[in-house]
Amino acid sequence: PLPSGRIAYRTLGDYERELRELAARYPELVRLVRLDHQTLEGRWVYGVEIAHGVQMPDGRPVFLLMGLHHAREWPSGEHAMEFAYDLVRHAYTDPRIARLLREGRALIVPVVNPDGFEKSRAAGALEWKRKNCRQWDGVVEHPVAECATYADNGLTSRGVDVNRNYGGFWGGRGSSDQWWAQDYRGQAPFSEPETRNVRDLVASRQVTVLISNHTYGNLVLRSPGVAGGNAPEESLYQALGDRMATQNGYTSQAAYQLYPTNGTVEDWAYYATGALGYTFEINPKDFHPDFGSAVIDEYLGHGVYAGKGNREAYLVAFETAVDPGYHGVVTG
Ligand code: 0X9
Ligand code: ZN
Repeated sequence: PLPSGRIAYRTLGDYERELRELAARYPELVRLVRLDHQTLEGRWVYGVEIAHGVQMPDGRPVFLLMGLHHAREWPSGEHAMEFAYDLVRHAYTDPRIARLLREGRALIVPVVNPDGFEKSRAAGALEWKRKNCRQWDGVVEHPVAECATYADNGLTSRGVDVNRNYGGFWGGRGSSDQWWAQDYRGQAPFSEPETRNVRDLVASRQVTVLISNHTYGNLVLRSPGVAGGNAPEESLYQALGDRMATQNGYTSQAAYQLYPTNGTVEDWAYYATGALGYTFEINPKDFHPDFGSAVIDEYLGHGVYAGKGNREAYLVAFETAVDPGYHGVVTG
């Protein structure tokens, strides 16, 4: 079973309640974090910080795990949330996890785009919504209330793609300047509360490794998002991607090999802060298939990866976040 015991996709209410409960129940270990900027519909975005002595002010290195930049990609939030339960459950009993929580901190933000997720999770007309609730139509900004009814698919899709709005190489080939496009980048870098939230959270901590969960494709993606002369020189970046892929069975590659992108969280993180940023694409072929395969099997590992899965990939990421040399990679 999963660390939480869940057998069905969470709602937005489930996420918020569980984050609060974890923090209330384990104050030595879990701190509720409210990000700085309210969404367009007026929601706060929440996460948890997990560490031994979590309330202590210090500069321990941080592993940041995020889900649900894209509304319809439900497993992406589930895997982040399950990792939070996993860390809490084993914080005192598993020496590997106990050490990580002494030497570093985990920051987990399962729902980066709550406005969009809430629409998709209702599984009605907006089930396949991807973007946020920005109601710009190229001429005027409509009332945000229209987000609940205005379709976000096809050629009249309002909203900004939260994973094209970061400042890293924002603009140009790899995103759209058309308001209706699925990869619409918004009117300026960090124009959206969702990306400002992540930017300011990272600026407030010592984030060394981050993973942004998506669906789908069974991929571990790293910068750069466009082909060219800006490929990272540092071998640790590729080595950690490859090492995580040996745990979850995904394919490790540079993001541009999928298709060109810019303004993604990993491009911003890597080039602006130096943090090793990755996109995980969970599940072989669906945005949110039946819970069993995409969440239970892929989190815990299955088939020849039984006992591995994203659980083990995240632990390897956390170990590298705490100590870049932990897995013996020689850089340079
Ligand atoms: O397009 C995206 O934002 C991600 N794929 S998804 O199908 N979940 O929308 C991929 C982003 C990967 N990052 C780069 N290609 N840089
Ligand atoms: Zn996505």
